[in-house]
Amino acid sequence: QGGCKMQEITRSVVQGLLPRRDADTNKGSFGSVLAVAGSMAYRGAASLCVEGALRGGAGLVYLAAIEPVLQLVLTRTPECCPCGCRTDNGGGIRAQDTAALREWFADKNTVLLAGPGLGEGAGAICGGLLGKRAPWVAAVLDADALNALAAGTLRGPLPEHTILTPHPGEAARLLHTTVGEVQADREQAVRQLAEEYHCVAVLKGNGTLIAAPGEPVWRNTTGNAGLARGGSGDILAGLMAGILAAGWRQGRSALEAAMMAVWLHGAAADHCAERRSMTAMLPQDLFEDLGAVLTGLE
Ligand code: NPW
Ligand code: AMP
Ligand code: MG
Repeated sequence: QGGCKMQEITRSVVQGLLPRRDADTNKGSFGSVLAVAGSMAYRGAASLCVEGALRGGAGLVYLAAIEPVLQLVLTRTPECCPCGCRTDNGGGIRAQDTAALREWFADKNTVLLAGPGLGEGAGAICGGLLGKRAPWVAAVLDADALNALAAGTLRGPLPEHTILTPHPGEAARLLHTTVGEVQADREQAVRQLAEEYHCVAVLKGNGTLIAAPGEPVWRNTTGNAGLARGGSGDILAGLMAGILAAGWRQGRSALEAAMMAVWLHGAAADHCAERRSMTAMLPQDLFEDLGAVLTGLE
């Protein structure tokens, strides 16, 4: 497909894909997300991705994290269901706890969201949660889960329906190249990520690109430089997992969930920049604007 024109993710594409919220539904209709996120150094990332998953429409959102992270997230977001994990000596989640999580989530129709703010223990934690007979219907891997994959501390096989969401720095690590090389040919880089990792690849940045093996590349049309600040990507990862869970029973694919999340995240940022400016807008403000964007689409 080299040389094919890229397809654009537009409002009408997204409107045609959004999971319906029919009257006769309950929280079980919209699936669940297990977020594995946050560490002592990056507590806020867990909060942002959990809220993203809830606002993306998941019926239930669980968070597996160490106690100080859970405390912050529950204070901000009582809708989140905590899975308490003890810390190992390195301050990460213990291996015993990942085994218990796998067992508890068996047959629960759950999307795994792993990586935001997870820190250096990400390889061991994600390794304990993935691999053969993992219970997840799909997975969104971001941030430190991607770094672990790049470093080889997390090895495949990944779940059949996996989305990777690297920014150019993470993409360069995954492809063992430089940010300059990635940015010089973003289309080639995103295709290569999808092929090498057998996944849906989301190469973030101005004009986010999405690829899946054997599919044409999609280019996003929303978003602005107000997103260029810490926390924006943590929200995107959560939103994507939430949309994936909510649309799963309605037959939405990982590729479609990635397209919806990227467009909505950027559209919320454009709405936010109008009322707060690109300079003063914060990632957490996006949730308000996401509501405004979605009311126009539902
Ligand atoms: P530069 O600096 O431009 O040369 P890292 P991180 C590059 C958590 N967070 N275009 C950039 O290159 C995350 O979830 C927690 C080009 C730089 O080299 C992670 O767990 C927060 N280059 C952890 O922190 C808020 C780009 O990538 C490198 C680029 C570390 O994640 C912050 C930086 O990336 C954060 O989300 C672009 N568009 N974007 C919290 N409040 O809890 C990035 N680069 O080293 O992977 O670090 O992304 O900050
Ligand atoms: P992360 O680096 O993981 O926090 O992700 C940053 C998020 O903000 C991604 O969704 C990017 O696509 C988005 N973003 C960052 N910078 C820009 C930019 N200059 N224009 C549009 N979107 C951006
Ligand atoms: Mg990030």
